[in-house]
Amino acid sequence: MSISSKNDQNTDLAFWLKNQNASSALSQIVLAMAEAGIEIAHVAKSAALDGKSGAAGIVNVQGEEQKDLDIISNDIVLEHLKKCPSAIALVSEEVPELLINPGGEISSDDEKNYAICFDPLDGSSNIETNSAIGTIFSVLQLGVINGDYPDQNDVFAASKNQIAAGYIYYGPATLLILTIGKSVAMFAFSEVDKQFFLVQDQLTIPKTASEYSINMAYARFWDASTTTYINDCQSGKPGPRGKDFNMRWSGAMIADVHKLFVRGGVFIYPALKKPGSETGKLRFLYEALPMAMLVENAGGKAIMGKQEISGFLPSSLHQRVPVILGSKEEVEILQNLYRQKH
Ligand code: P6P
Repeated sequence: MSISSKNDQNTDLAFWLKNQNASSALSQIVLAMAEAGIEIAHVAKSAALDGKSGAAGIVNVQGEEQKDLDIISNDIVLEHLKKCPSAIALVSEEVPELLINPGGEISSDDEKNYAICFDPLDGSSNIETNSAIGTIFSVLQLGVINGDYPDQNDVFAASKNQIAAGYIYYGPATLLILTIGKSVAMFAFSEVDKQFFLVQDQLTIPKTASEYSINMAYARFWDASTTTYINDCQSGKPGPRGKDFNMRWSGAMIADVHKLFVRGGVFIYPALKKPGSETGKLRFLYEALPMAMLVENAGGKAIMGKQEISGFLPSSLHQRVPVILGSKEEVEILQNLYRQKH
């Protein structure tokens, strides 16, 4: 489904949340993430001028070189979430341990205790090339909290109760793609009004597609299913798929996933037979899980191989998992290959 040209300047994000009967606690968290995104977009636009588009000289828990903007973006998100009493536990790509939000207040109403898992700046290696970057977040319902504070096992259990997910895409336009349950909506930031307005709700991912996103440089490390699927796509019309395919790889998950909502396709980051990537590169709690909710609520499919992403129980905060998501029929072809070959 192409993006509608309809631009409803009357429906700002807060109005949309109210219309969707979102709870005040959830609305406050979504609005805080949107405000953080607006601030990060502003900082990213001036990073080159401010000399902030480079490395911070620190290696994070992922073993990746932190960029200035990674640290700045993380601080911005944490600052905005401090205003959300329902955001009790926080998991950030940039922080090794589970954070307890200083602004959090555990509620006796277990529907008001949330964990927020986020990647403050996805694709940060793209900053120095002025390419796509974004912020990804997941809202998990913690339910009843035993003891004074939730621990990481509470967050792992809550990953089966994801109630909202979204990303903010810092591109030519600053876009917010959001689901709080059933449908997926897209909002665009207005520089004039300084807020997000609804561009389209009910985003859908076409069931079939002719485009895949994968880092081809790692082909020698792929499993047999990935290799078979990509070879068949590359064989084009004369091959088993009977049609030609295109390929895009942006280096930022948000950009390659966003394309799925525009023209369909499949995003693949498989387990790789190389040290450190044996279970893939992408992290379950703040990359795979939120993107899976968005894709599935738009009619797509999201798997780790034989099994779906949603419903998987992680065992560490920064656990990496294989990610295959996008157009339902394409993902089902891959899932069948995994079921046959593994
Ligand atoms: P590679 C960005 O670092 C990221 O986590 C995702 O946003 C992106 O899809 C992937 O890694 C790119 O990984 O191995 O191609 O650099």
